[in-house]
Amino acid sequence: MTDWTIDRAVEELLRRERERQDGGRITDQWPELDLATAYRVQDALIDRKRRAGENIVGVKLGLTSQAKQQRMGIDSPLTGWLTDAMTLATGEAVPVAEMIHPRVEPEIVFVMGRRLEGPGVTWEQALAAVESVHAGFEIIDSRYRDFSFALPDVVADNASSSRFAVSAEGFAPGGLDLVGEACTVSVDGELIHSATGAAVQGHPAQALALAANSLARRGIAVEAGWTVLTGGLTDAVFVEPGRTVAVEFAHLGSLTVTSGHL
Ligand code: 0L1
Ligand code: MG
Repeated sequence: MTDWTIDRAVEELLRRERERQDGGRITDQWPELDLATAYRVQDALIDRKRRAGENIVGVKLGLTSQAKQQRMGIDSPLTGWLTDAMTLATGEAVPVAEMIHPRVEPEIVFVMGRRLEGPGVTWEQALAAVESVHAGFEIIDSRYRDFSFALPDVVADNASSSRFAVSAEGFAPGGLDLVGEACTVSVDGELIHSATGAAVQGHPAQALALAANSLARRGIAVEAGWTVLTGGLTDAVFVEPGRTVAVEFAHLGSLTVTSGHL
């Protein structure tokens, strides 16, 4: 019989974030933590942040690329929440002093023009609800030691969310080849990763449809005006003081990631 509860898991994850201290997998001590309960932890954690003044501004997909799934040893995508406190202005340094072990990954970002409600949403319906497409990056920061977790652990931890940035310029989805959109990640000018939009569930709009259909199981829709991070195209790279990461898309634009002081 475990003495873990949803509230205790929320407290533990918020404490780790606040104190910048990673820790072991919750599932090591609470093996019965299943996916549905893990999403209840995630929702309760975001409720705590909302009561502290944060507002939901969108949703993120995680583990939508094979590169990430293979590294994490997890073969299923997941969703998490984005709040206004997670936004970084373009050019703003990543506040690494507030984080545990931040990593950055490139993202194709959608801003929703219309509400999208599952179940049964297709990628075509998903894309038709998108107002604009942007270049972006996400800073992930797991509250687990060495980013080591099982799927319920990382779901409870709001999909390792920390910060995100979105380019100011957006493009209408109609004129874009999102499957072929190429992206590179370089550190101090050295190419580290490259991929195309196909890495994101075959098509970033498939990821959006997946989010809408998955959220529908909890009675939630993707709302007009929300920002959607469709999932890292490549594996993530560590954000380190003194180093500059460039995220460059062929047509969507480029973003630079710099780090604040430790
Ligand atoms: O956005 C992401 O792909 C992160 C999902 C969680 C897995 C990780 O921490 O890399
Ligand atoms: Mg991501």
